[in-house]
Amino acid sequence: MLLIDAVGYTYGVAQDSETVGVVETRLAESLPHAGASVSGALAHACEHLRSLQDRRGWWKGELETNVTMDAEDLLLREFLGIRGAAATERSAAWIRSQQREDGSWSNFFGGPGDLSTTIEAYVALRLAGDAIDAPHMSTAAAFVRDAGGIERARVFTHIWLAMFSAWPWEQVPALPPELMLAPVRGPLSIYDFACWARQTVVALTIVLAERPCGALPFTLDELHGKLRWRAPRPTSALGWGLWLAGHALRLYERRPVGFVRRAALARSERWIVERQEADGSWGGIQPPWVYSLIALHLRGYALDHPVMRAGLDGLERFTIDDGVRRLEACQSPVWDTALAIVALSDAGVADDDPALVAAADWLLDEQVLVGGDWAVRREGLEPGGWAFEFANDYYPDVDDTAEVVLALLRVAHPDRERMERAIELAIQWVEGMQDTSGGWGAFDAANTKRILRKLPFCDFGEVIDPPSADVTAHAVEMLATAGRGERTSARRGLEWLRTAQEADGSWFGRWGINHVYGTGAALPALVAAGAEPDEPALREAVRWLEDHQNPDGGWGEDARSYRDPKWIGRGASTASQTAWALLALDAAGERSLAVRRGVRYLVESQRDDGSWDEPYYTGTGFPGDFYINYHLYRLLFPIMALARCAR
Ligand code: R04
Repeated sequence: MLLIDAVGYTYGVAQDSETVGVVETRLAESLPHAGASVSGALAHACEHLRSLQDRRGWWKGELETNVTMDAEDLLLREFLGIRGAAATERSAAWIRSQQREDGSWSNFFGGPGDLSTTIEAYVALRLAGDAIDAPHMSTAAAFVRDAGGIERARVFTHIWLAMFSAWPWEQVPALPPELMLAPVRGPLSIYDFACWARQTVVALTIVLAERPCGALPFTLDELHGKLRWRAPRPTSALGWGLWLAGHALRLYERRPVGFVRRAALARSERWIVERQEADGSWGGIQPPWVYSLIALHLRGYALDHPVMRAGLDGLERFTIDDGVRRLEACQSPVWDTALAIVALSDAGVADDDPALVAAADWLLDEQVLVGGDWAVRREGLEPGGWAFEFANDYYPDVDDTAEVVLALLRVAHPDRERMERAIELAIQWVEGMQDTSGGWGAFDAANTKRILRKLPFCDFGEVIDPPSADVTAHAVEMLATAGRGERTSARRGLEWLRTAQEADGSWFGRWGINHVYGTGAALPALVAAGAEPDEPALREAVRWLEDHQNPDGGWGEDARSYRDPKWIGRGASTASQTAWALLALDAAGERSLAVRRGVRYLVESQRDDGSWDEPYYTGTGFPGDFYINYHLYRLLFPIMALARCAR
């Protein structure tokens, strides 16, 4: 059965054995020298990857998300009074170029239109001067009205509109700054939020308390739906409890206790200023960055205050401007560099190759040797992790740390002692960050209060950081590869991972789409930690992968799989997801027809420049809400997969 998706891409959905057989025969006939073509493809891909290395040692691919980044950038500049005409026009050009046929904007390539994203894009284009009756604007407005209008948008969109008096502050869920005064070990503290949500929440408590009321040079009457806004209705006893608490907060909001409020706002302000990174960012990610700038400005920080200036200057370095102007929601140099080392090393590049040594050098300088928010739940643990980006030192994560260690273990660095010290510190940090359950979250330990997901304020994105299969797999693989596979931490991690296997044999993918990513992380980890390829858990995973191979030999999984189970394991083939499946099959010792067909898919779909096309997003920011197209994934993972499968 074939489906045509929203953008007209055709791909196999059901695995009809007859179709697979026919396609297989045709491909076999068309490929005379599979062995030679694999090594050629690999060499070509490696050459391309080498050409992308920065002379300072690192790799960094573009990190593509969605147009809320660009729309909010224009709104931020409008709010601060610094929106320039030229930049506005280049951002608007990018936003217009991303509009779908039906007038909407989506959050990922090929995905459905998203109401909140479309509202934000529309308002940004109005700011850029696009006429209300221009065809692309009237179809956008019609999409918004049909989807329920501004009334149904997410809380963040309501906040942006409220800042410009285009939405009533009374209809934004309460988030009192007094939360800042709650004890770290009490029932609810800011440290119960995942770090990305925590930084966003602290900044927004100031914004919600100050209730700025800017103005837009137009109304948004054309974006209202038929039904009035209503606070979300509780659906459980717990929900009713929160609903009541919310109403109590709302009453309090009308007459907050003056000195308490002032103390809370002052503490939020200090907390934010203390967490600005060396590059001017907050956490290296757009939402807390932008909201922190707004919050501090509301607290009286002028645009030429050093904190504000560093923050605004830093945003420029997250802006790509090659005619159209677009923002990166964050940047991935540490992650990309670690994966590039592993990929080139898999492909047979020598461990003392100058490219690998330069990359290792750069990584060693990036190790985070200062404390961060993670230390709140792990007092006494020495620092030693790596963060995702150039400069988000207060938020190192287990995923990057594990991958960097796996990379460093591949490199013969002249300063062996420094290398060993760095790895030892990193291992201790990772072990210290293990959850009591045996798994690992990404940025924090013990960040599992699921009740936070039920807060009316939290209607977008993940707000906690519990252990996930992919991060746990990377930690286990790293410990085992570093010779610590017999330690309790690794054994307990392995047990956690086994328990996390789904009934269908796959693993859920928290930071990559989706079960193909989770399974692609889990199998190499299990095998590294001593699991036997023929044990039932691995056989079930292999069968799941084989059952979800597309007729073209590749694998693909759509982002919609997070909300709609019928998409699990299904979607147009992509290079990175095909590679993840192959990495899993290779780890399980497979040399089956499925593997050969997967390899052939990669070889045949390679571009002339040695890389692959990958319009589809395969990275996950938040399951269900926020996705990432990591532009180097299409190259890094196929190199690993081709190299390992060709062995
Ligand atoms: C693939 C590696 C996963 N590993 C490191 C994670 C790095 C990226 O983490 C994040 C990226 C994000 N972007 N945007 C947000 C975000 C959060 C991350 C974001 C934050 C708050 C809101 C909306 C978006 F943790 Br509100 C690009 C674990």
